[in-house]
Amino acid sequence: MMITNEAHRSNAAAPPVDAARVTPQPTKGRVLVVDDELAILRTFARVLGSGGYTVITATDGVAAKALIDHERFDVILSDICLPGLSGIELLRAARQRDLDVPVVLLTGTPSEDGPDEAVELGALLYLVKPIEVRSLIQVVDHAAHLHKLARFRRSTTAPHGAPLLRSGDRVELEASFARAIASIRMAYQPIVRWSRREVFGYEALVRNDDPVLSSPAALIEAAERLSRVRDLGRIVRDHVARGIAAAPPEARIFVNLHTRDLADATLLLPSSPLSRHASRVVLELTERASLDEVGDVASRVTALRNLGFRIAVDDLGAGYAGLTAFAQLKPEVVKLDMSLVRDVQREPVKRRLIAAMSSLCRDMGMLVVAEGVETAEERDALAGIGCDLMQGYLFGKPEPRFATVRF
Ligand code: G
Ligand code: MN
Repeated sequence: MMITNEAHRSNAAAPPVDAARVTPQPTKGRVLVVDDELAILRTFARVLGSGGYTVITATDGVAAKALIDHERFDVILSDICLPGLSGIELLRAARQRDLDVPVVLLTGTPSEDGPDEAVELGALLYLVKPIEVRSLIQVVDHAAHLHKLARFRRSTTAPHGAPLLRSGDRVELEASFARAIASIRMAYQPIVRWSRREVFGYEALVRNDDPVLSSPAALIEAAERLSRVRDLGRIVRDHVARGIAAAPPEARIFVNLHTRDLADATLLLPSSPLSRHASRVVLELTERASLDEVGDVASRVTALRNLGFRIAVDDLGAGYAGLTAFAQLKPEVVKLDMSLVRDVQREPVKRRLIAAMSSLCRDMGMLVVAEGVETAEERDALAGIGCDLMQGYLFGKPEPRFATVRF
């Protein structure tokens, strides 16, 4: 049997099935079918219902979106050409809600770019009507199976900082990124001057609620893949600028920059929100990323200094770019990577390295911050070799507030 428009006409007198639950009993899964042709809806509902699925139907894109917003589906089948929202817009809406739900798009009028576009946007399949009954069941079985696998994979990977999505999943990644951006907030971790038992400043660290992009590294990688590094940087800087009012007045605020943020003209604008606080802001640039992709680093850094910002090299000693960043940026502050700090009291080589770097930096008028200090033994060993500024869980974890430190 073929499912065609003919069936529509013969069934035209039947009551509307918009958003109706056609098959109530427990089933193989919930399928949303969206089509403005009632007959197609009914036939799909009957075929999939007898194939073991619960079928929910909608006749236009707006009703379908309302369903997607409030309910969970195992598979979505949608016509592309719909009143209200198109099938493509519906696909986007579905991805905002659920990274994994398979969406099969159907069309009565195939276009040349249709399949490529649909799949690029994250559709599982693009089918041309009429569709064979048997292949309809096969497609939905296959989609439901893939959905289970995808959810399983996500549940096993998400808690560990999430390996990023496959490159084809651009729409999924965009949905995740949008969720992350919408939930961005900053956490502040104290940096202390140990000899005086006082807080020297706080490092602002980005946090978000998207389960896939919850780690800052995953969020930044997503921004890189989606060409949204600049947007992310601006959002973070605006958040920090708004948060600064609540910081103790003498505390410096350390803000991580992506190398590519250096190329963003708004960073250098005196009227940008963060620029107004420049005199107390230290911008951290990591050794991990190459400065080569940004032209004119020296003059940009000079412009930042003219605004009043200070510059830190982050993660020094992590084994990446060596001393290039150091030479190019002439930082006021150097942050030693926590791999150097870990167990420093037990490792004479680390102690000698840190002692040498600390005295070299002091000679050049730079401050040294040791990151990732977790134990009193590490703290005392660092203090013993002249490294007085420290940051790490021993003093405080990143928190939504500018927490005081109990010494
Ligand atoms: O690369 P950067 O130095 O910006 O990274 C700081 C990261 O290190 C933050 O995500 C922060 O949560 C984490 N961090 C801060 N202090 C400690 C610590 O004492 N131990 C460990 N393992 N991680 C820390
Ligand atoms: Mn940092």
